Amino acid sequence: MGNRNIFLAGKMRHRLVYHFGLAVSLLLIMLFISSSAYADKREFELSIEEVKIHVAPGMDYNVFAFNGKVPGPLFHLKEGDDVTVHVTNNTSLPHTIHWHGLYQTNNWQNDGVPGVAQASPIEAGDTFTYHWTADKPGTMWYHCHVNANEHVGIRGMWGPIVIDPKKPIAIEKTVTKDVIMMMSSWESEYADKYGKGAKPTDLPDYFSINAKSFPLTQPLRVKKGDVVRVRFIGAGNNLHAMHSHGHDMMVTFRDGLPLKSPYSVDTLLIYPGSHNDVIMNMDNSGRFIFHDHIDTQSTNAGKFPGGAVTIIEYDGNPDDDWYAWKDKKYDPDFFYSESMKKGYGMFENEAFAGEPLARKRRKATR
Ligand SMILES: [Cu+2]
Repeated sequence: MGNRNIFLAGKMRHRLVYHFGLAVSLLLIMLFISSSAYADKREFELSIEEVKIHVAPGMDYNVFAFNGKVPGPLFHLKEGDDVTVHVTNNTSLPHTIHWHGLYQTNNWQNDGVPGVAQASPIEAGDTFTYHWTADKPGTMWYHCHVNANEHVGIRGMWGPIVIDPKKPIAIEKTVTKDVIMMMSSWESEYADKYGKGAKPTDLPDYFSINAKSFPLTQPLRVKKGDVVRVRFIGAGNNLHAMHSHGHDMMVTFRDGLPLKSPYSVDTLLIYPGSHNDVIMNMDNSGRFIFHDHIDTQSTNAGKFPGGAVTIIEYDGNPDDDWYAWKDKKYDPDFFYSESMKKGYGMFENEAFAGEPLARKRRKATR
């Protein structure tokens, strides 16, 4: 009897070990599949168009626009994605694209700088293909690298890239609303003069968020309890001191990199080239202005109010008769908040589209 029990116990142990081993192997296989399946191959077509956009009341501007829009389409990617972008230049001047923030490890020829990374820029009518890995997670962006002072500074050649990390940090997981603000400035004197402006002696007189000046910007609509992640990108040539009334901004990421010790401010300096993220806890219901505190930059050509200004609007507040934005037509995707909910790929907002100029320009130059 005793021997038989020992025999059975041994058999059960054997079975337990077998099942445990099987479970561990399955877990390892699942882990392997999920880690290798995180990244995807993605291929996109991007064109560069000559269009006229409406920046401020009475101020139209000729730009070189990615897919005819300023800002350009959002690339929402996953860390490790293998990305191919075919860029067709439908304008009359040469351009490139620099993928700002990416490391381009063993891939420097795709960095988009003519004479450094590629032999020549993409000439009018040509197509060039960029191929890279989404190797740095966070808020990134892309822009032209030919006559950047003009093309990036005052011709709208920029768009956002968001790369979701394989391993998000705790605070990222609390976010309920994603917001992208690309800050830039304009020189009205050169609005219709391609190839001119953006000299050190030229002064900007219009200032914008996502290429619109107040009152053409849109409200940042929230509900109490929202956790907003604002991704600020210094796309233009000017400093911007963004000041939020009624709320602090916790700076969590600088140029895509998480800070060891996040810090809170109510005024944040956005400088050219920077791509910094803040977290805002929406816990103070009401209407609060959120504006560039460089005072001349909250004007349109010196007329207050204007410029790089938006308004935080909580749900459920009265639409007072005297409210500056009473009955304003609302675009929920102005800060790419809707696009950011759509998963991965390339997303564009038709409200950013300009009016085509190509025909007029060809007539004028030929
Ligand atoms: Cu360019």
